[in-house]
Amino acid sequence: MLPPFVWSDVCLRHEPAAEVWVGVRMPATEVPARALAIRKALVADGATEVAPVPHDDSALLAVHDPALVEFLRTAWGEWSAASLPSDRVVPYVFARGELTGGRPPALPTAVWARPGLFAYDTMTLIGPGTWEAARAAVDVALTAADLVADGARVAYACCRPPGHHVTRSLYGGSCYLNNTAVAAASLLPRVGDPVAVVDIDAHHGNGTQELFLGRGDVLTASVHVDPGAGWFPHFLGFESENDEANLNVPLAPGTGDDGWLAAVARAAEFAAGARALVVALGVDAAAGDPESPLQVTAASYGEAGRILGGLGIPTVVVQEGGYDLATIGELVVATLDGLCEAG
Ligand code: SP5
Ligand code: ZN
Repeated sequence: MLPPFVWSDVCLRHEPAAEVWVGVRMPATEVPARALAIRKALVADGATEVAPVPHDDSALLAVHDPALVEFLRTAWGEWSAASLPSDRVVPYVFARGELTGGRPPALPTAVWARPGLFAYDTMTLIGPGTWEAARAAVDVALTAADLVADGARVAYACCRPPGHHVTRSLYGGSCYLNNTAVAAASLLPRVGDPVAVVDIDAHHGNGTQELFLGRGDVLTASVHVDPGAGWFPHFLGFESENDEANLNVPLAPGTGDDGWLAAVARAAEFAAGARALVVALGVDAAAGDPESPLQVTAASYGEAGRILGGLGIPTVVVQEGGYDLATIGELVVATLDGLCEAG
């Protein structure tokens, strides 16, 4: 059995075209075809599609700096009007805190300098439909959260671009707005605290971790490839960041089903007793995914679903990464099937 899934065609409008890595422009991996492949697999298995309900910016601004939201809303329009040599918004100079002695940096008059106030990498490009798609993804996640707040046991937000790498005021990692964090924050007043986020994307959910750090009302757990072994987001995701409200389980490159499922079980245990669960569902830990060295099978994604579903907590599933177009649909379906089975 599959949960209802929330879908918006507007999420397809973001076409990053490329990612700049080590100074080189390469083909993007976070493409619209990802979402279409997932939807195709869901429909083939008889899942019910739900249209997103438009939400105002209040839930979004509970999580993000208004200046980041305003930048993302206007970045493409300003960039395209400036006749620059790049067809995508890309940073070239970064407003690192020490540069201004910790004082707030000026808002640059040069349009081409502004991305450096909000971007923390060169891989996350902004084009004509990026804002519309990222904002639609927030509505998709909020609508899935509404379904669960209104009594559904599980609902799935089939959204892109992903969000878990975005902090309060910085975007990166192919993410622009933190859909998972917005969903978790929107649940809080309706279900009470704590709400738990369990992030099983292959990469550390650094944005979500930093957003809720030190609060205690949202527990964050992340299972991911060890950043200390050279993997994105490189600067975070270590065990040393763990406390009562945050659990990182970094895994060695090459980790397969047994090690990964044991880590997922630890994360589930950490979330036990929460009033609601948000699963940040990246399926890029799968063997064959081009963006991670973890070696997880589809059967284990199903088992991860059963483990998390076994908590018996109302659950919102938000799509994060997963880049193997040939298997992304079956991986998501396996996870959602497992989640619903346990209920
Ligand atoms: C949401 C999500 O899964 N974001 C992960 C972004 C991590 N990207 C790191 C890319 C590192 C360099 N990739 C080089 C391969 C060229 N395609
Ligand atoms: Zn990822």
